[in-house]
Amino acid sequence: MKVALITGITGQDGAYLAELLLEKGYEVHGIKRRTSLFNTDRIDHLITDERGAKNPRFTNHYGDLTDSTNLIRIIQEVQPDEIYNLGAMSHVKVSFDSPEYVADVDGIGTLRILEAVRILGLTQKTRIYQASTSELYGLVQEVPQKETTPFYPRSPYAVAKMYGFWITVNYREAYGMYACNGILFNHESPLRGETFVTRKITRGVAQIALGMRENIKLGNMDAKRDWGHAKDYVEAMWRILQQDTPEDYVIATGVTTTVRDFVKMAFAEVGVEVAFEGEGVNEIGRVVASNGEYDLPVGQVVVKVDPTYFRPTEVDLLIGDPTKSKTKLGWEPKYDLAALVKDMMEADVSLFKRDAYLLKGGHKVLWQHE
Ligand code: NDP
Ligand code: GDR
Repeated sequence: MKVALITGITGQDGAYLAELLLEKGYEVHGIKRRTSLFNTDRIDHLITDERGAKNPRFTNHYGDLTDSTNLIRIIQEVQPDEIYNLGAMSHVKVSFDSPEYVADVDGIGTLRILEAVRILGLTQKTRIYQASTSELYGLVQEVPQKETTPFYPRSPYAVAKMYGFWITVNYREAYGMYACNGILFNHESPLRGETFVTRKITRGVAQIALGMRENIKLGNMDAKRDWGHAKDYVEAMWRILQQDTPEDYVIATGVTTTVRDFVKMAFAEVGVEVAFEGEGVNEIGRVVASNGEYDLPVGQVVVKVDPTYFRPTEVDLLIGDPTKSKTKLGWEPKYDLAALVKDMMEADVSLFKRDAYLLKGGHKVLWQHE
Protein backbone atom coordinates (compact mmCIF):
# COMPACT_ATOMS: atom_id res chain seq x y z
CA MET A 1 0.00 0.00 0.00
CA LYS A 2 1.39 3.42 -0.97
CA VAL A 3 1.62 6.04 1.77
CA ALA A 4 0.92 9.74 1.09
CA LEU A 5 1.36 12.77 3.33
CA ILE A 6 -0.65 15.91 2.53
CA THR A 7 0.03 19.35 4.02
CA GLY A 8 -2.99 21.66 3.79
CA ILE A 9 -5.30 18.66 4.27
CA THR A 10 -8.12 20.87 5.64
CA GLY A 11 -8.18 23.11 2.53
CA GLN A 12 -10.14 22.77 -0.71
CA ASP A 13 -7.48 20.76 -2.59
CA GLY A 14 -6.42 18.74 0.45
CA ALA A 15 -9.96 17.42 0.83
CA TYR A 16 -10.39 16.41 -2.85
CA LEU A 17 -6.88 14.93 -3.05
CA ALA A 18 -7.32 12.89 0.15
CA GLU A 19 -10.57 11.49 -1.24
CA LEU A 20 -8.90 10.60 -4.55
CA LEU A 21 -5.91 8.89 -2.91
CA LEU A 22 -8.14 6.91 -0.54
CA GLU A 23 -10.14 5.73 -3.57
CA LYS A 24 -6.86 4.63 -5.16
CA GLY A 25 -6.06 2.51 -2.11
CA TYR A 26 -3.44 4.76 -0.48
CA GLU A 27 -2.84 5.14 3.24
CA VAL A 28 -3.29 8.91 3.69
CA HIS A 29 -1.79 11.15 6.37
CA GLY A 30 -2.60 14.82 6.72
CA ILE A 31 -1.04 17.72 8.61
CA LYS A 32 -3.56 20.04 10.22
CA ARG A 33 -3.09 23.10 12.37
CA ARG A 34 -4.44 23.39 15.87
CA THR A 35 -7.30 25.90 15.76
CA SER A 36 -9.73 27.13 18.42
CA LEU A 37 -12.70 26.02 16.31
CA PHE A 38 -13.01 22.74 14.40
CA ASN A 39 -11.37 23.11 10.95
CA THR A 40 -12.02 19.65 9.46
CA ASP A 41 -15.47 20.28 7.89
CA ARG A 42 -14.18 19.43 4.41
CA ILE A 43 -12.69 16.06 5.44
CA ASP A 44 -14.93 14.87 8.30
CA HIS A 45 -16.61 12.36 5.97
CA LEU A 46 -13.19 10.81 5.26
CA ILE A 47 -12.11 10.60 8.92
CA THR A 48 -15.14 8.63 10.11
CA ASP A 49 -18.09 6.98 8.36
CA GLU A 50 -21.79 7.80 9.07
CA ARG A 51 -21.75 5.48 12.08
CA GLY A 52 -18.68 7.11 13.61
CA ALA A 53 -16.22 4.31 12.76
CA LYS A 54 -12.73 5.70 12.15
CA ASN A 55 -11.15 5.15 8.72
CA PRO A 56 -8.02 3.05 9.43
CA ARG A 57 -6.31 4.37 6.27
CA PHE A 58 -6.63 8.07 7.17
CA THR A 59 -4.66 9.77 9.97
CA ASN A 60 -4.21 13.44 10.80
CA HIS A 61 -1.23 14.88 12.64
CA TYR A 62 -1.02 18.29 14.29
CA GLY A 63 1.64 20.40 12.65
CA ASP A 64 2.62 23.62 10.93
CA LEU A 65 4.80 24.56 7.99
CA THR A 66 6.63 27.06 10.20
CA ASP A 67 7.85 24.27 12.52
CA SER A 68 10.80 22.24 11.15
CA THR A 69 11.17 19.80 14.03
CA ASN A 70 7.48 18.96 13.88
CA LEU A 71 7.74 18.30 10.12
CA ILE A 72 10.83 16.13 10.53
CA ARG A 73 9.14 14.07 13.25
CA ILE A 74 5.95 13.54 11.23
CA ILE A 75 7.83 12.59 8.04
CA GLN A 76 10.06 10.21 10.02
CA GLU A 77 7.00 8.56 11.56
CA VAL A 78 4.98 8.33 8.33
CA GLN A 79 7.84 7.40 5.89
CA PRO A 80 5.73 8.66 2.96
CA ASP A 81 6.14 7.49 -0.64
CA GLU A 82 4.60 10.80 -1.76
CA ILE A 83 4.30 14.22 -0.13
CA TYR A 84 1.85 16.77 -1.50
CA ASN A 85 2.78 20.21 -0.15
CA LEU A 86 -0.54 22.04 -0.43
CA GLY A 87 -0.35 24.00 2.86
CA ALA A 88 -0.15 27.76 2.36
CA MET A 89 -1.58 31.12 3.25
CA SER A 90 -3.28 31.10 -0.13
CA HIS A 91 -5.14 34.43 -0.31
CA VAL A 92 -3.41 36.89 -2.65
CA LYS A 93 -5.07 40.05 -1.22
CA VAL A 94 -4.39 39.01 2.40
CA SER A 95 -0.72 38.44 1.52
CA PHE A 96 -0.30 42.22 1.21
CA ASP A 97 -1.34 42.47 4.90
CA SER A 98 0.95 39.68 6.18
CA PRO A 99 3.89 39.49 3.74
CA GLU A 100 6.45 38.15 6.21
CA TYR A 101 4.19 35.34 7.41
CA VAL A 102 3.47 34.36 3.80
CA ALA A 103 7.19 34.25 3.01
CA ASP A 104 7.70 31.96 6.01
CA VAL A 105 4.84 29.53 5.29
CA ASP A 106 4.63 29.52 1.49
CA GLY A 107 8.33 30.05 0.75
CA ILE A 108 10.47 28.69 3.61
CA GLY A 109 7.76 26.12 4.43
CA THR A 110 8.56 24.43 1.11
CA LEU A 111 12.26 24.37 1.99
CA ARG A 112 11.45 22.82 5.38
CA ILE A 113 9.65 19.90 3.68
CA LEU A 114 12.50 19.33 1.20
CA GLU A 115 15.15 19.57 3.93
CA ALA A 116 13.24 17.19 6.20
CA VAL A 117 13.22 14.58 3.43
CA ARG A 118 16.95 15.13 2.84
CA ILE A 119 17.90 15.03 6.54
CA LEU A 120 15.95 11.79 6.98
CA GLY A 121 17.74 10.12 4.05
CA LEU A 122 14.50 9.72 2.09
CA THR A 123 15.61 11.50 -1.10
CA GLN A 124 15.36 8.32 -3.19
CA LYS A 125 12.13 7.09 -1.61
CA THR A 126 9.85 10.09 -1.20
CA ARG A 127 8.38 11.95 -4.18
CA ILE A 128 7.35 15.57 -3.58
CA TYR A 129 4.62 17.63 -5.23
CA GLN A 130 4.87 21.41 -4.73
CA ALA A 131 1.69 23.48 -5.15
CA SER A 132 2.96 26.19 -7.48
CA THR A 133 0.66 28.70 -9.09
CA SER A 134 -0.22 30.73 -12.17
CA GLU A 135 0.26 33.80 -9.92
CA LEU A 136 3.98 33.35 -10.71
CA TYR A 137 3.26 34.73 -14.20
CA GLY A 138 1.82 37.97 -12.73
CA LEU A 139 2.42 40.85 -15.09
CA VAL A 140 1.69 39.52 -18.57
CA GLN A 141 4.84 38.51 -20.48
CA GLU A 142 3.27 36.07 -22.94
CA VAL A 143 -0.15 34.46 -23.56
CA PRO A 144 -1.16 31.74 -23.22
CA GLN A 145 1.20 31.07 -20.31
CA LYS A 146 3.19 27.82 -20.45
CA GLU A 147 6.07 26.08 -18.66
CA THR A 148 8.67 28.29 -20.40
CA THR A 149 6.93 31.65 -19.88
CA PRO A 150 9.02 33.97 -17.67
CA PHE A 151 7.73 34.75 -14.16
CA TYR A 152 6.88 38.27 -12.92
CA PRO A 153 5.15 37.88 -9.53
CA ARG A 154 2.82 40.69 -8.44
CA SER A 155 2.09 39.99 -4.75
CA PRO A 156 3.91 38.86 -1.60
CA TYR A 157 2.06 35.55 -2.07
CA ALA A 158 3.44 35.10 -5.59
CA VAL A 159 6.96 36.11 -4.56
CA ALA A 160 6.91 33.55 -1.73
CA LYS A 161 5.60 30.89 -4.13
CA MET A 162 8.39 31.78 -6.54
CA TYR A 163 10.92 30.79 -3.86
CA GLY A 164 8.97 27.57 -3.37
CA PHE A 165 9.10 26.88 -7.11
CA TRP A 166 12.84 27.35 -7.51
CA ILE A 167 13.88 25.61 -4.29
CA THR A 168 11.92 22.58 -5.51
CA VAL A 169 13.73 22.69 -8.87
CA ASN A 170 17.05 23.14 -7.06
CA TYR A 171 16.59 20.12 -4.76
CA ARG A 172 15.63 18.03 -7.77
CA GLU A 173 18.81 19.05 -9.61
CA ALA A 174 21.17 19.11 -6.61
CA TYR A 175 20.12 15.88 -4.86
CA GLY A 176 18.40 13.91 -7.62
CA MET A 177 15.09 14.08 -5.77
CA TYR A 178 11.77 13.36 -7.46
CA ALA A 179 10.37 16.83 -6.72
CA CYS A 180 7.93 18.58 -9.08
CA ASN A 181 5.96 21.78 -9.43
CA GLY A 182 2.38 21.79 -10.60
CA ILE A 183 1.79 25.31 -11.93
CA LEU A 184 -1.94 25.26 -11.36
CA PHE A 185 -4.25 27.95 -12.67
CA ASN A 186 -7.30 28.94 -10.57
CA HIS A 187 -9.46 26.00 -9.63
CA GLU A 188 -12.73 26.21 -7.77
CA SER A 189 -15.51 24.00 -6.41
CA PRO A 190 -18.32 23.96 -3.87
CA LEU A 191 -15.52 23.51 -1.27
CA ARG A 192 -13.72 26.71 -2.33
CA GLY A 193 -12.93 29.15 0.52
CA GLU A 194 -15.72 31.72 0.86
CA THR A 195 -13.52 34.79 0.27
CA PHE A 196 -12.19 33.78 -3.17
CA VAL A 197 -14.13 35.56 -5.89
CA THR A 198 -15.98 32.60 -7.48
CA ARG A 199 -17.34 31.28 -4.19
CA LYS A 200 -18.12 34.79 -2.97
CA ILE A 201 -20.19 35.21 -6.14
CA THR A 202 -22.02 31.85 -6.01
CA ARG A 203 -22.82 32.30 -2.31
CA GLY A 204 -23.98 35.88 -2.89
CA VAL A 205 -26.10 35.02 -5.92
CA ALA A 206 -27.76 32.13 -4.05
CA GLN A 207 -28.57 34.45 -1.12
CA ILE A 208 -29.95 37.17 -3.43
CA ALA A 209 -32.12 34.64 -5.31
CA LEU A 210 -33.53 33.40 -2.00
CA GLY A 211 -34.33 36.96 -0.87
CA MET A 212 -31.73 36.89 1.92
CA ARG A 213 -29.75 39.92 0.69
CA GLU A 214 -29.96 42.74 -1.88
CA ASN A 215 -26.52 42.72 -3.51
CA ILE A 216 -22.87 41.68 -3.42
CA LYS A 217 -19.85 43.96 -3.38
CA LEU A 218 -16.89 43.02 -5.55
CA GLY A 219 -13.52 44.51 -6.59
CA ASN A 220 -11.90 44.39 -10.04
CA MET A 221 -14.58 43.21 -12.49
CA ASP A 222 -12.18 43.21 -15.48
CA ALA A 223 -9.71 40.63 -14.12
CA LYS A 224 -9.56 37.54 -16.34
CA ARG A 225 -8.96 34.08 -14.95
CA ASP A 226 -8.60 30.57 -16.37
CA TRP A 227 -10.98 28.73 -14.02
CA GLY A 228 -11.14 24.93 -13.73
CA HIS A 229 -12.65 22.46 -11.25
CA ALA A 230 -10.57 21.38 -8.23
CA LYS A 231 -11.65 17.74 -8.70
CA ASP A 232 -9.92 17.67 -12.10
CA TYR A 233 -6.84 19.45 -10.77
CA VAL A 234 -6.09 17.05 -7.89
CA GLU A 235 -6.10 14.23 -10.46
CA ALA A 236 -3.34 16.13 -12.30
CA MET A 237 -1.31 16.45 -9.06
CA TRP A 238 -1.36 12.68 -8.63
CA ARG A 239 -0.40 12.07 -12.27
CA ILE A 240 2.58 14.44 -11.94
CA LEU A 241 4.06 12.12 -9.28
CA GLN A 242 3.51 8.90 -11.31
CA GLN A 243 5.88 9.68 -14.22
CA ASP A 244 9.29 8.14 -14.95
CA THR A 245 11.07 11.49 -14.65
CA PRO A 246 10.24 14.45 -12.40
CA GLU A 247 9.14 17.56 -14.32
CA ASP A 248 7.07 20.73 -13.87
CA TYR A 249 3.66 21.09 -15.52
CA VAL A 250 1.07 23.80 -16.25
CA ILE A 251 -2.46 22.69 -15.36
CA ALA A 252 -5.15 24.88 -16.93
CA THR A 253 -8.23 24.79 -19.15
CA GLY A 254 -6.97 27.20 -21.83
CA VAL A 255 -10.10 29.37 -21.55
CA THR A 256 -10.21 32.75 -19.81
CA THR A 257 -13.22 34.72 -18.51
CA THR A 258 -13.75 38.03 -16.71
CA VAL A 259 -15.10 38.28 -13.17
CA ARG A 260 -18.08 40.15 -14.70
CA ASP A 261 -18.93 37.23 -17.01
CA PHE A 262 -18.62 34.77 -14.13
CA VAL A 263 -21.25 36.87 -12.28
CA LYS A 264 -23.57 36.75 -15.31
CA MET A 265 -23.19 32.97 -15.57
CA ALA A 266 -23.96 32.49 -11.88
CA PHE A 267 -27.14 34.59 -12.11
CA ALA A 268 -28.18 32.73 -15.27
CA GLU A 269 -28.18 29.51 -13.21
CA VAL A 270 -31.10 30.92 -11.17
CA GLY A 271 -32.90 32.29 -14.26
CA VAL A 272 -31.85 35.90 -13.75
CA GLU A 273 -30.28 38.06 -16.46
CA VAL A 274 -27.94 40.78 -15.22
CA ALA A 275 -26.50 43.69 -17.25
CA PHE A 276 -23.66 45.97 -16.20
CA GLU A 277 -23.48 49.77 -16.54
CA GLY A 278 -21.01 52.45 -15.45
CA GLU A 279 -17.26 52.14 -15.04
CA GLY A 280 -14.65 51.54 -12.34
CA VAL A 281 -15.97 52.16 -8.83
CA ASN A 282 -19.28 53.37 -10.33
CA GLU A 283 -20.02 50.13 -12.14
CA ILE A 284 -23.21 48.33 -11.08
CA GLY A 285 -25.01 45.17 -12.16
CA ARG A 286 -28.83 45.28 -12.51
CA VAL A 287 -31.50 42.69 -13.09
CA VAL A 288 -32.85 43.08 -16.65
CA ALA A 289 -34.98 39.94 -16.80
CA SER A 290 -36.03 37.22 -14.41
CA ASN A 291 -37.89 34.17 -15.57
CA GLY A 292 -37.20 31.27 -13.29
CA GLU A 293 -38.17 29.98 -9.87
CA TYR A 294 -36.48 33.03 -8.30
CA ASP A 295 -38.36 36.11 -9.40
CA LEU A 296 -36.24 39.22 -8.79
CA PRO A 297 -37.61 42.69 -9.65
CA VAL A 298 -36.25 44.15 -12.91
CA GLY A 299 -33.97 47.09 -12.03
CA GLN A 300 -32.73 45.68 -8.68
CA VAL A 301 -29.03 46.51 -8.22
CA VAL A 302 -27.44 43.17 -7.42
CA VAL A 303 -23.72 43.99 -7.84
CA LYS A 304 -21.76 47.02 -6.62
CA VAL A 305 -18.04 47.73 -6.84
CA ASP A 306 -16.21 48.31 -3.57
CA PRO A 307 -12.57 49.51 -3.81
CA THR A 308 -11.80 47.69 -0.53
CA TYR A 309 -11.34 44.61 -2.72
CA PHE A 310 -8.86 46.22 -5.14
CA ARG A 311 -5.24 45.03 -4.83
CA PRO A 312 -2.13 47.27 -4.72
CA THR A 313 -0.84 45.37 -7.76
CA GLU A 314 -3.16 43.17 -9.81
CA VAL A 315 -2.75 40.20 -12.14
CA ASP A 316 -4.93 41.23 -15.09
CA LEU A 317 -4.94 38.21 -17.36
CA LEU A 318 -4.32 34.51 -16.84
CA ILE A 319 -4.79 31.92 -19.55
CA GLY A 320 -2.82 28.69 -19.46
CA ASP A 321 -1.58 26.36 -22.18
CA PRO A 322 -2.15 22.78 -20.95
CA THR A 323 -0.55 21.10 -23.99
CA LYS A 324 2.30 19.48 -22.01
CA SER A 325 0.03 18.05 -19.29
CA LYS A 326 -2.42 16.75 -21.88
CA THR A 327 0.21 15.03 -23.99
CA LYS A 328 2.65 13.81 -21.30
CA LEU A 329 0.28 13.15 -18.39
CA GLY A 330 -2.77 12.21 -20.47
CA TRP A 331 -4.67 14.67 -18.30
CA GLU A 332 -8.08 15.82 -19.54
CA PRO A 333 -10.42 17.98 -17.42
CA LYS A 334 -14.02 16.72 -17.12
CA TYR A 335 -15.52 20.09 -16.18
CA ASP A 336 -15.70 23.19 -18.38
CA LEU A 337 -16.57 26.60 -16.90
CA ALA A 338 -20.33 26.16 -17.43
CA ALA A 339 -20.28 22.83 -15.56
CA LEU A 340 -18.19 24.36 -12.78
CA VAL A 341 -20.58 27.29 -12.28
CA LYS A 342 -23.54 24.90 -12.30
CA ASP A 343 -21.93 22.65 -9.67
CA MET A 344 -21.10 25.60 -7.40
CA MET A 345 -24.51 27.26 -7.81
CA GLU A 346 -26.44 24.04 -7.11
CA ALA A 347 -24.42 23.49 -3.93
CA ASP A 348 -24.84 27.07 -2.67
CA VAL A 349 -28.56 27.29 -3.48
CA SER A 350 -29.13 24.08 -1.55
CA LEU A 351 -26.96 25.32 1.36
CA PHE A 352 -28.83 28.61 1.65
CA LYS A 353 -32.27 27.04 1.22
CA ARG A 354 -31.49 25.28 4.49
CA ASP A 355 -30.47 28.61 6.07
CA ALA A 356 -33.58 30.36 4.72
CA TYR A 357 -35.67 27.64 6.37
CA LEU A 358 -33.83 28.07 9.68
CA LEU A 359 -34.21 31.87 9.52
CA LYS A 360 -37.95 31.52 8.95
CA GLY A 361 -38.09 29.44 12.12
CA GLY A 362 -36.34 32.24 14.06
CA HIS A 363 -32.95 30.48 14.28
CA LYS A 364 -29.56 32.12 13.92
CA VAL A 365 -27.44 31.33 10.83
CA LEU A 366 -23.86 32.18 9.90
CA TRP A 367 -24.27 33.29 6.28
CA GLN A 368 -24.08 37.00 7.09
CA HIS A 369 -20.25 36.86 6.83
CA GLU A 370 -18.97 39.17 4.05
P1 NDP B 1 -6.84 26.65 0.88
O1 NDP B 1 -6.62 28.03 1.35
O2 NDP B 1 -8.24 26.12 0.73
O3 NDP B 1 -6.06 25.64 1.86
C1 NDP B 1 -4.80 25.95 2.39
C2 NDP B 1 -4.42 24.91 3.39
O4 NDP B 1 -3.15 25.26 3.97
C3 NDP B 1 -5.40 24.79 4.58
O5 NDP B 1 -5.49 23.44 4.97
C4 NDP B 1 -4.70 25.61 5.66
O6 NDP B 1 -5.06 25.23 6.97
C5 NDP B 1 -3.25 25.20 5.40
N1 NDP B 1 -2.28 26.09 6.01
C6 NDP B 1 -2.28 27.44 6.05
N2 NDP B 1 -1.24 27.90 6.75
C7 NDP B 1 -0.57 26.81 7.18
C8 NDP B 1 0.59 26.62 8.00
N3 NDP B 1 1.26 27.65 8.52
N4 NDP B 1 1.01 25.36 8.24
C9 NDP B 1 0.33 24.29 7.73
N5 NDP B 1 -0.78 24.40 6.99
C10 NDP B 1 -1.22 25.65 6.71
O7 NDP B 1 -6.05 26.49 -0.50
P2 NDP B 1 -6.36 25.54 -1.76
O8 NDP B 1 -6.75 24.21 -1.27
O9 NDP B 1 -7.22 26.27 -2.71
O10 NDP B 1 -4.91 25.47 -2.43
C11 NDP B 1 -3.97 24.45 -2.10
C12 NDP B 1 -2.58 24.90 -2.46
O11 NDP B 1 -2.51 25.17 -3.86
C13 NDP B 1 -2.11 26.19 -1.79
O12 NDP B 1 -0.73 26.07 -1.57
C14 NDP B 1 -2.38 27.27 -2.82
O13 NDP B 1 -1.53 28.36 -2.63
C15 NDP B 1 -2.08 26.52 -4.10
N6 NDP B 1 -2.80 26.93 -5.29
C16 NDP B 1 -4.16 27.02 -5.28
C17 NDP B 1 -4.85 27.34 -6.43
C18 NDP B 1 -6.34 27.45 -6.46
O14 NDP B 1 -6.85 28.02 -7.44
N7 NDP B 1 -7.06 26.91 -5.50
C19 NDP B 1 -4.11 27.56 -7.71
C20 NDP B 1 -2.69 27.40 -7.60
C21 NDP B 1 -2.06 27.09 -6.43
P3 NDP B 1 -6.36 25.90 7.72
O15 NDP B 1 -7.56 25.15 7.21
O16 NDP B 1 -6.04 25.65 9.15
O17 NDP B 1 -6.39 27.35 7.34
P1 GDR C 1 -6.61 34.80 -7.12
O1 GDR C 1 -8.12 34.44 -6.70
O2 GDR C 1 -6.15 36.08 -6.57
O3 GDR C 1 -6.56 34.64 -8.61
O4 GDR C 1 -5.80 33.65 -6.39
P2 GDR C 1 -9.32 35.35 -6.19
O5 GDR C 1 -10.53 34.54 -6.39
O6 GDR C 1 -9.06 35.89 -4.82
O7 GDR C 1 -9.29 36.60 -7.21
C1 GDR C 1 -9.48 36.42 -8.61
C2 GDR C 1 -9.65 37.79 -9.27
O8 GDR C 1 -10.91 38.33 -8.89
C3 GDR C 1 -10.74 39.69 -8.54
N1 GDR C 1 -11.81 40.10 -7.61
C4 GDR C 1 -11.97 39.66 -6.35
N2 GDR C 1 -11.27 38.77 -5.61
C5 GDR C 1 -11.71 38.49 -4.36
N3 GDR C 1 -11.07 37.58 -3.61
N4 GDR C 1 -12.80 39.15 -3.81
C6 GDR C 1 -13.52 40.07 -4.51
O9 GDR C 1 -14.48 40.64 -4.01
C7 GDR C 1 -13.09 40.33 -5.86
N5 GDR C 1 -13.58 41.13 -6.84
C8 GDR C 1 -12.79 40.98 -7.90
C9 GDR C 1 -9.34 39.74 -7.93
O10 GDR C 1 -8.86 41.09 -7.91
C10 GDR C 1 -8.60 38.81 -8.87
O11 GDR C 1 -8.17 39.50 -10.00
C11 GDR C 1 -6.26 32.30 -6.37
C12 GDR C 1 -5.78 31.65 -5.06
O12 GDR C 1 -6.38 30.38 -4.94
C13 GDR C 1 -4.27 31.50 -5.08
O13 GDR C 1 -3.86 30.75 -3.93
C14 GDR C 1 -3.85 30.76 -6.35
O14 GDR C 1 -2.45 30.64 -6.39
C15 GDR C 1 -4.36 31.49 -7.59
O15 GDR C 1 -5.78 31.59 -7.49
C16 GDR C 1 -4.03 30.76 -8.87
